[in-house]
Amino acid sequence: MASSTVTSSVSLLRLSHLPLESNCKISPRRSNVSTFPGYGTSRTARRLRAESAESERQLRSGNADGPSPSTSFLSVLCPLLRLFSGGDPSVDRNEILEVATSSLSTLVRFPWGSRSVLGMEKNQEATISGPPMRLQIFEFEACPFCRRVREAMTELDLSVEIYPCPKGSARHRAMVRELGGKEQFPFMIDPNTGVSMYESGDIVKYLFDKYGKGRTPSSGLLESTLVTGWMPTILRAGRGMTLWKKAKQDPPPEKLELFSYENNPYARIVREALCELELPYILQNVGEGSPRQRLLMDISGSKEVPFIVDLNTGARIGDYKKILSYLFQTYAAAASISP
Ligand SMILES: N[C@@H](CCC(=O)N[C@@H](CS)C(=O)NCC(=O)O)C(=O)O
Repeated sequence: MASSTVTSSVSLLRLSHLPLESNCKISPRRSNVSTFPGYGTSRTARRLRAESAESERQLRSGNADGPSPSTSFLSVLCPLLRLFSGGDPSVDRNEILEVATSSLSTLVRFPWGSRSVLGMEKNQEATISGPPMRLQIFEFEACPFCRRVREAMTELDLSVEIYPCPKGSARHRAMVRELGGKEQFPFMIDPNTGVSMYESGDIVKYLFDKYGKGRTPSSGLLESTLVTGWMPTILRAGRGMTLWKKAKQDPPPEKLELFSYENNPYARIVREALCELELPYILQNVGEGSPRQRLLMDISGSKEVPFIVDLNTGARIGDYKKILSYLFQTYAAAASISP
């Protein structure tokens, strides 16, 4: 494990301030994770009070807790997947199987979530730009609806805060209930506009509308998840779906930082582990053509993802197997995976 003390890459980012305006309804519900104990930031004073018209409509119509068809699909699939995945994510894995199933998942979702559509624009100076404050996403890795939101975030080159909500979640699911009114994923909070919202399709449209500089989402990001959306969930046998019972109860003081892009097979395996350990992290999306590649190069000496920075220990690690080993050794009660 590398152990040099590092400065958060956040401080290296020069974020340009986009003009932001919100036409969304504001409701009295507080809407920022910084209001939760252990999740305070410099933004603690900001109590954003918003939610989407959609979630409000669902709450009013009494559907807040009712399962959607996809939810019931997942609840049937879930025990099956758990059976296949063998339970313990911290044990040594069959590397060939891991990489093969994650690569197949990449293939079925190609080309979505692989490149930065903004960074690829011709004649555009490659500078990191984005909203002044990071968006906050509550999701879990195996959820196909969450996946398309993460794909959109890779394409839009957004750096966001991820709050993994695996089944059995000790902390983040309660936060979603409190902030949004129901347990449904993905759930997004945009502290820049005061908007919070459920429904993956709405979130993708919102992200492109606000941060897409005139671009519109490709149909692949909005089509029914039944087409290819469930394939990674099935191929990965439910990895990134359930809280690992030995995950440490409290989050570390500083969020980990992961350089990743959605459809990278190795980064997927790391995100699954972060989810199973319910570790909140800053997701630095570095799709092909992303100006953030330069930042990654500065920090790691290479453009390769995944790369993880942990300010709590000073660790900086770039190999997915070593990252897995590090995560389970540092953030689970006992582990047996070797680097
Ligand atoms: N129509 C919603 C469907 C979201 C959905 O069904 N999400 C599932 C996870 S795949 C969920 O929240 N299940 C409840 C749970 O996991 O407790 C969307 O597109 O966002």
